[in-house]
Amino acid sequence: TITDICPQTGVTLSRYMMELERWNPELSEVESIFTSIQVAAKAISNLVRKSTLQANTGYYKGSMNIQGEEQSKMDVIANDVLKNALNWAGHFKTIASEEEDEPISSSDPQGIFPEAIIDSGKSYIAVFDPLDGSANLDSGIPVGTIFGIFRHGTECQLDRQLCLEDVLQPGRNLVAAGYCLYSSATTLVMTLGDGTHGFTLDETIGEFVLTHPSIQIPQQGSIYSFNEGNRWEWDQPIQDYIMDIQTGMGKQQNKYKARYVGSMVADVHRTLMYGGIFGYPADRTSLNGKLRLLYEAAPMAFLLEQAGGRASTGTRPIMDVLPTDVHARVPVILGSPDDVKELESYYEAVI
Ligand code: AHM
Ligand code: MG
Repeated sequence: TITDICPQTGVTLSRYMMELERWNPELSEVESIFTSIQVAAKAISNLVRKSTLQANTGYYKGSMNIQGEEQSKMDVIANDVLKNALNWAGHFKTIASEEEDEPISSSDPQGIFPEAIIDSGKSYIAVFDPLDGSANLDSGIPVGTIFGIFRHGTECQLDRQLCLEDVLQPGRNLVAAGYCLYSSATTLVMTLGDGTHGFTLDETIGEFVLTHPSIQIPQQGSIYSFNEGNRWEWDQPIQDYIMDIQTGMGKQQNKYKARYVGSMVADVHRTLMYGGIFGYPADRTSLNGKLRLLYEAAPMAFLLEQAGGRASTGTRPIMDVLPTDVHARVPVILGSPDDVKELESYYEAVI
C-alpha cells in the first residue's frame, strides 16, 4: 500500500509520487499530473501571500462567472495558473473549473509541443475550484484550491462533445482528489484511493514534505461548523440537530463548540485534524445548498471517506450523487463518522 512504501515523514511529494509509480507503473500519468498540480499550488501559494503587495486585491469590474458571482482578480489568476499547469501535464483532454462557464478541452496555447505529443495518451479530466473562499482573501483569511481527477471513457476518443459530457461523473469514479490550504502553512492533502495523506510546504527548499501520512479523522468530535446566519432557513432536521449539540442534548451529551472560517478548505482541514462536523446544508431558498458537487463536494467527500470520515447530503453519500450539470450544487454534511451518522438519523426520523 502507499503507506508501506513511504512509512515515515520527511519524504517530499515528488519522491512519494515517484516511489508510487515505481511500484505501480500504471500510475505514471497520475504522477506527472501531480507534478503539475504541486507546481500550481506553490505558485498560487506565493501569489496569495503577495496579493496585497502586488495589488491583486478586489474584483474585476463587471467580471462575473456563469453562476453570477463576481470574480476576484485572484480567482482569475489562480484559474489561469492551474489551467496552464494542467495543460502542460499533457494527460488531460478536458478541464472543468468553477471559474469557467463550460468544460474546456486542453490545448497547447503557445504551440510549444507538436500536436501528436499533445494528443497522445490524454485520458483524464481535471475538475477544480482554483481559489475557494476567495471572498475572504483580502482580509488575510485562509483560502484554498480543491481538485479532482477523473478518467475519460473510451468513446470520448471519437467525439469532442462526448468528452465534455464525460465530466458529469459521480465522486465514486474519482481517481484522485485533493486540496491545498494557504494558511499559516501551505498544506496539500491528497488521496489516490489508498488513504488520505498531508504534505506541508517547506518554503526553504520549495518542496511539499509528507507530514501527515494516513490521516484518520477522530470517530467523533466536539466542533460544529455551519453558517448559522442561514439557521432559520435550514431543513428542520438540521435545525433540530444543531440545537441538540449546542445544548448537550445530542448523543455525546456535551455542548459542541462553534468554528466557522467561511473557507471550505480551512473548515474541512480543521474537521479532518480535530474531528467534528462541517456542513453547508440545503435551505428554503437554496434547495441544493451552495457548494458545487463536482469541484468542491465530491473531492472533499473522497478525502473524508479515505480518512475514515463520512460525507453525506443528509440522506445519501455525496460520492453517489450524479452531477446533472457541471456547476450543480449539493447539500454537504461531512466529518467524523459518528457525528455525520447522528445528523443523518434526524433526517431518517422524518422520512
Ligand atoms: P466560492 O467557491 O465562491 O469561494 O464559495 C464557496 C465558499 C466555501 O469556501 C465556503 O464553505 C462557503 O462558500 C461559505 O459560504 P457563506 O459565506 O455563505 O457561509
Ligand atoms: Mg468554491
